[in-house]
Amino acid sequence: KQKGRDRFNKNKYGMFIHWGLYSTFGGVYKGEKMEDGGTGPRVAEWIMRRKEIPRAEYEKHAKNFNPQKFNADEWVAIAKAAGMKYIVMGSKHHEGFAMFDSKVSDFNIVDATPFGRDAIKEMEIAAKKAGLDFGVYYSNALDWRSGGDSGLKDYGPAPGIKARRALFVNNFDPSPVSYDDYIKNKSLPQVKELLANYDLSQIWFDTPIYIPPKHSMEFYQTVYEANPEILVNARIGNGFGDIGTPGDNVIPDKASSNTWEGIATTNHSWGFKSYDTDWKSPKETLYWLIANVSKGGNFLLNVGPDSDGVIPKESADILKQVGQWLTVNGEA
Ligand code: FUL
Repeated sequence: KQKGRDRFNKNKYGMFIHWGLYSTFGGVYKGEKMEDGGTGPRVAEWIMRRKEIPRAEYEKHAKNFNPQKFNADEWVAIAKAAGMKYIVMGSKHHEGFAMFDSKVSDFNIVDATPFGRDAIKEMEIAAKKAGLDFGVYYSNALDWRSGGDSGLKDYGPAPGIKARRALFVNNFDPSPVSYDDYIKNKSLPQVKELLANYDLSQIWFDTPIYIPPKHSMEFYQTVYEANPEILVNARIGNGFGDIGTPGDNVIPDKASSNTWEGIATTNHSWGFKSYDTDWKSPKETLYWLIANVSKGGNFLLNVGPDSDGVIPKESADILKQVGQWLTVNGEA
């Protein structure tokens, strides 16, 4: 993996993109904000879990997803102007909705929306054209739509043990499949589709709540066999993975020569949250970048485009100002 690692380490600064069916909600369900109640995290891409939206109800929102303003070249231009060297874009989040043309599940952007375009393909092409590396985020372990209860019953804590993490899985309207079936029939096959149909530098797996070692191992092996230079992050679970993650919005105390990547949001949410305008200033953003990179890591900074396909202007402007600083200081 030396080539892949060298490339990753040289890239240093990347754009994380959280964009999915959840973006159509903007953090509001039936007039209620994330903070107005529910269980689980308050970040906007968690709306299905937090408001316990049944699967049949959630899927209706695919009909509202028609991001006519989406233009892959424009997003890539923002990343370039920001001084970023790679992009990691969400291809399926915990909601189970694929942002690419998937034959494995028709709950995807091409088959289930009026939009009908493969956003991952368009971004892959645009990134390549601009000389940026392109990778995808894929929630392999958690899937609220087709992942049963994401392993709670089969691999979760013994009965009677309090499981805080049950708040992370779909235990309100789980699909009637076992976790093993989900891995075998959706999660692994979709990862294989991504590997076969897109030229990827990295796969960003998430969130290894109950995934057992045998499945983490299967994912690792699948990626390795397709192309050993594709790096995977540690959230593949159970100690596998090439890239460490200090945690969401965490800067580690100490420098490390391991391969790792700090991740942070531009406001307080990964997915688009219509009412969160508390953006990190350019100075603050620069601090995060320098703090991570000076400690030997990469920095992957998130943007949350809205359901029209627009990266909020405020965050784009801030990113560009940081990019200007990098150019003036000879770092871009
Ligand atoms: C977390 C996820 O649960 C969040 O929604 C987000 O994707 C973040 C980067 O990783 O674990």
